[in-house]
Amino acid sequence: MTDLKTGTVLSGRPGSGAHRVVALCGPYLSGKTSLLESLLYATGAIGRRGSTRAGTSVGDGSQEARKRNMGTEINIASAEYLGDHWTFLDVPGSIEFQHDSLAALAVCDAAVIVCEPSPERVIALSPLVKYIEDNRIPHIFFVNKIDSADGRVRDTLAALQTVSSRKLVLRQVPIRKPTSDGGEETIGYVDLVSERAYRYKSSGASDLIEMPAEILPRESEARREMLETLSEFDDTLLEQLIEDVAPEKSLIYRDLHDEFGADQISPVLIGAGDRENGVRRLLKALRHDTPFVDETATRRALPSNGPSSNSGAMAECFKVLHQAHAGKLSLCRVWSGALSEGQSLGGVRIGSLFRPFGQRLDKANEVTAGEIVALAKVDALSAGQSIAAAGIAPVDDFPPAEPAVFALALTAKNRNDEVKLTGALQKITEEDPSLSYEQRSETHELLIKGQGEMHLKVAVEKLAGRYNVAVETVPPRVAYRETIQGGSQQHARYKRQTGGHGQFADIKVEVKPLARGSGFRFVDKIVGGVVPRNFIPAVEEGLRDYLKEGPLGQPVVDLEVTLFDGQYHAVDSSEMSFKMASRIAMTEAMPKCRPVLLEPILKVTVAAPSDSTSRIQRLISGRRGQLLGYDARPGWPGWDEVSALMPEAEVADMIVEIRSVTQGVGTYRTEFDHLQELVGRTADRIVEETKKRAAA
Ligand SMILES: Nc1nc2c(ncn2[C@@H]2O[C@H](COP(=O)(O)OP(=O)(O)OP(=O)(O)O)[C@@H](O)[C@H]2O)c(=O)[nH]1
Ligand SMILES: [Mg+2]
Repeated sequence: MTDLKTGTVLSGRPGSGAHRVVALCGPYLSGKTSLLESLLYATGAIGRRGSTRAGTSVGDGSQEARKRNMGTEINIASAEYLGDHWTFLDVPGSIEFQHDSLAALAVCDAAVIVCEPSPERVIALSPLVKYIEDNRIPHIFFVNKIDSADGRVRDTLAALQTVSSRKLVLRQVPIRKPTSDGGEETIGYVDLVSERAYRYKSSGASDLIEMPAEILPRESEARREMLETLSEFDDTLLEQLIEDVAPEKSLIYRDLHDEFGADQISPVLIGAGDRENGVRRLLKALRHDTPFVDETATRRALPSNGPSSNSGAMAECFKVLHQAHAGKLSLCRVWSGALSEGQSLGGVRIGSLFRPFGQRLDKANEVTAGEIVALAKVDALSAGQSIAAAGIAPVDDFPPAEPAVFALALTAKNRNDEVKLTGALQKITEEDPSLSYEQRSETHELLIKGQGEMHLKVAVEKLAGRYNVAVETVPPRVAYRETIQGGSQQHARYKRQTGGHGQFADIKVEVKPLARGSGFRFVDKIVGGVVPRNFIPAVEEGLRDYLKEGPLGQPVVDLEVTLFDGQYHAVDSSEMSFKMASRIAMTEAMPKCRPVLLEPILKVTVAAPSDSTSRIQRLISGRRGQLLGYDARPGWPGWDEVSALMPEAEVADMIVEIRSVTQGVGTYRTEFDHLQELVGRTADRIVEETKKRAAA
């Protein structure tokens, strides 16, 4: 196909058998997996249309997804339609499983944003739309569940335009009919380019009907808006509109194609995915307008020479799966050339090739540019890397993992499972890089960190279900510290006489508080060798040992201990006895120095849509937070960033509340700021709990 504007020759054309990839994305429960099912059914890829509700859909076949009736992982399935190959990447809508969404978007030629027909729900789309726009991914909005819409499509369109910086082009208007209960229902649509009217059927393709007279005013208004938007990017069309010449359909289709491919406009289609309404219209729009693999590779500045290239193969891994039988699977998009079983590429042997279809893996001998393939047992290849003749290398623009916003402390129910647990954690975090684990030395806990409660719950289920490691989780402990508010001098003597030669050490120390953040300082003021030089390191070691757990049960910080006097015995003194004397000195001195608990305070920045800013501020104040201010979020029109200082203990489960006041889209990031004295009932409770734990 030749681009009429630029004259460049494009690789594919509809019906040429090329492989294209479409991501189905959108907010939680907007109907993506149901739409996938209808797309597969309408194209004949499956003979029966299942449903997510009944647990019979191709997508969401994993245990974790079925159990919850929600997507928890990417679903992949392919179909053929009018001579083209399509692979659909249906991603979970929940913000907690967002990473799969970004990974799928990285490798797709176009995205279909499946959304609810409700203006109030549109804000939930804004982070996704921003990501898609920032990466210049051509995208169609599919206003789904039109069967249950009670508002007007144009209101949803207006709301969508507030989160979209691309011009939206409505391509269909609904035909509505009054219902017996006084409401209205959508019974079909008018296609604004062909100006044909269709009536939806409960299953199958819609029927062509005569244009209802009452829709004409709305139809011509919407059509004019569509043409005006298209003419903003095409002078020929603009002139025709000014001169009142009716534009040729071919010109309109060409503009739609080019302006969509150049990510200047976003078409808006309507339908009901779970009953096939509007599904064929969507397929046709995709067929005509979705860029081909080489165009996408060009957009991403990846090397590709199209499906017919003889040059080397290049594939990008966007996701890893670990399977009981197949082992490690690297899900890749082939950007150029072909891959075949047993081939060697960049010094790496490629094992079996599979085409994923829901939970099924279909063995393939060879795959070509444009396809999605699972490469078995290429252990070195992980998400965000490419494999080519030059070997395995990172892909620069692959989406990084989101920082964690929620954590749990993890222990294997069976102590013998600890090694198995680490192995399983390695695998599930490779499958989902927005999940991570860490051994936290301050609290001696194994933490699993991710994007929210549900995210971690599913991770824990995977550990048990797929790796047979049962674990227990508790909220992570806060790394409290303690310090002193006053000083004291202390004389301590350690003396033992047991049989042969004894033990003797005598020291005098002065303990005093230091400024916050100073840590521990040891000062040696011994003169005249009253404590011999070779024993002084032992004194310091004894002090440091003691400071691991002070009178309040926490590591002690921000204090200075000066050794200023002492005595020794030529035979009985030893490093050991000076260490003991240090410990005795501290045990006696510390309670006299008014110990106080220190809690970590984090600098927190919450990002959320501006209309929730005041609620975010209240939420922070209600969690012992000290507001520092708020500002517009850079690069995010309509969003604010609220910054505050907050105790770590209060931040732990804050994401749950942030999401509930922001339709799920609010996020936060933190950095350690300082340690702050904590007194009163909360402090007493913490000391009490620490003692109980130590005794247990
Ligand atoms: N009325 C109506 N309901 C729909 C339509 N499409 C999906 N649903 C319902 O919406 C719910 C969610 O459908 P899914 O297809 O699982 O949604 P999803 O977007 O894949 O959900 P996640 O992957 O969890 O984000 C189910 O109860 C569907 O039956 C539709 O066109 N009309
Ligand atoms: Mg889904």
